[in-house]
This record gives sequence, structure tokens and C-alpha cells, in this order.
Amino acid sequence: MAILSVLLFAGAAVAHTGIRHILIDGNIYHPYDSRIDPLIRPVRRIEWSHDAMGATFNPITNFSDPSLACRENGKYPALKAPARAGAEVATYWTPITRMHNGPALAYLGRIDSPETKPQDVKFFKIYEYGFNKEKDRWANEDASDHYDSFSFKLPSDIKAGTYILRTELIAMHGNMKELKSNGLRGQIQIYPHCFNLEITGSGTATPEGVNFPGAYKVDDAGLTFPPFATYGNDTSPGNEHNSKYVPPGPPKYNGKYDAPVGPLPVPTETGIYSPELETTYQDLIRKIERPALKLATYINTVWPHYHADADQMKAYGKMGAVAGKEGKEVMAGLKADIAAFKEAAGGK
Ligand SMILES: [Cu+2]
Repeated sequence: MAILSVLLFAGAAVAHTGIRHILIDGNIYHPYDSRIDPLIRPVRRIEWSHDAMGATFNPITNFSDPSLACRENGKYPALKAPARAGAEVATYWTPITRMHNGPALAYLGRIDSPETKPQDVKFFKIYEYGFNKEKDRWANEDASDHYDSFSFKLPSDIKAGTYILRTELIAMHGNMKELKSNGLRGQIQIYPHCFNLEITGSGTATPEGVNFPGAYKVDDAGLTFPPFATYGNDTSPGNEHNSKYVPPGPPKYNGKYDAPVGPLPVPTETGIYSPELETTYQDLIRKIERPALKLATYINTVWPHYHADADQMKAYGKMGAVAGKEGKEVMAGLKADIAAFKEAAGGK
């Protein structure tokens, strides 16, 4: 399986995924986009900034890594998204590779001071989606079927205040028996993102929470589960197997999830630029994303659901490395444009 491993692990860093937009109680925000934001810093975002950078989104792969909270050396952001308790949140991701099988999750954790470390925040789960037996889809596949997005509700009964919203996709393809032969055991990929929310409402609940790292253990059934998404001619019942999956972490907070009360909030700042700058920013992102989009489209074609086309995979085994090289070339080619954008945006 060496060729397959090279495609999916060594060379396919550009097949990783990250949040591209987030809709919170009716308003759209930019995330901290590690493909471009580190190069135009300082940026004003609702997402915690971090040290990872480049044209790819690094997954966290170690369960005791402090980065599991809010990524690498995560920093308290400049902005907060106002949200009514009970409001809807939708996360929109960069192209999701369908064989990155695994769950989608969301947590909230109260943070009373910018000095508080995210590792000390107590997070409670507000959303989890593992495998849907009726749809025969993993959460990531379902997201891929819906414009690379998943959405959920904030609880309606929690106490008002500043919270970190921690959203997460977990890719478990590293647990597949077909991919374990190269010592890849346990290499699951965790993609957390942290956003600051100012939640309003008249609730009083203060749910118990867990810490990251700490909440996930290397031998958790929800993390060691081998998703059935096989390579070759295996015809065993994948749906039966996958439907036994239970996502990791504490149970979902079972408070109230009623509709929000009062008018939609109006944020003072969202991180979205003026129309002209925004067009340039999105254009840069489109160019940066092209190699990853090409690779994801390719992988999703040869490995759409459960069975990979073994011959095609072999024939294009180096595709990941090619996309990685293209990604670097694109970034080098855009250097001047990105610098000009930074200048025009005036460090916003
Ligand atoms: Cu990946």
C-alpha cells in the first residue's frame, strides 16, 4: 500500500481542510485563514490566530498536544461574534476529501478573561455527528454533499457571556486496516477551529465541561475506530460496520436548544473587507486554493464512497506531491500581490 500511503499522507498535505467562512446568528465572518492571514497580519478576526501557516491546513495528530485546544500557540482574537442563545451556526470548509471519513463536532467553553489559556477552558459539547445509517454517510461526506458545510444550534438556556466556540472535523482514514501496514496506526487528523462569541440571553445554565487536551485519549473508541472506506475489492457490509460508530468526547449537553429571542444581532466588525478589497482577498484565496481543489476533486472522483478505484489511485499516486509543489509555486507567484493587499488593507 506504499503508493496509496504516499498519496494520502506524505504528499497530500494539500488534501487537508480548514474553515473558509462561518455564519453565526445571521452574520458571515472570515476565519483566521492560515493560507493567507499570517502574510497580511495583523488581521482582525473572531477566530483565534495561531502559528501554523502556509497553503495547507495542518491537522493536530497528538492527543496530548496543547494545540488540541485552539491550535498552535492559539491567540485570543481581536473580535467577538454577537450571538443570541439558541442561534444557528454554519461552518463552511475548504474542499473536503470524502475519504477523510470521520465525525463533525462543536463545543462551547466560557472564557471570562483574555488572559485565560484555552487549555484551561471547560468545553461542553453542543453538536456531534458521526455516521448516518439512513444516508449511509459519514459526517464529512454529508458536509461534502452540502457545500462543504455543517451547521448546529447554540443552546438557548446557557448564561450570557463570552464563550469560545470550538468546531472540529476529525479524519479517521489513518485507522483503516488497509492504511495501517506502513505503521500509520493512530495517525488520525483533528481539525479544530476556535471562535470568540458574545452570547446574549436570559439563560442561567453553566454546563460542566472538559479540557483540551485531556478530553480525547489515544485509545478512545471514537478515535481508534477504523472507518469502512476500503481500497480494493472488499465487499463486507460497510454501512453495518460504520453505524456502530460513536463520536469521542463527553455526551452532548442536553439542555434546551429553543429558537433565539429578539432581533438578529448587528456586529460592529466581521473581518470582511470593503467590497473592493474583499474581491481581491477572495481572488487571492481562489488562486491559493486551486491546487488543493484540483486534488480534492481528483480524490473524490476515484474514491467517492467506500471503494477506491485501485488502478486509478496507482496511476496517479504522485498527484499529492504534484499538488503540494503547485501549491508552493502558487504562493511564490502571489508574493507581490499578497504584499500589495497587505498594504491596501492597512493591517486590517
Ligand atoms: Cu488530511
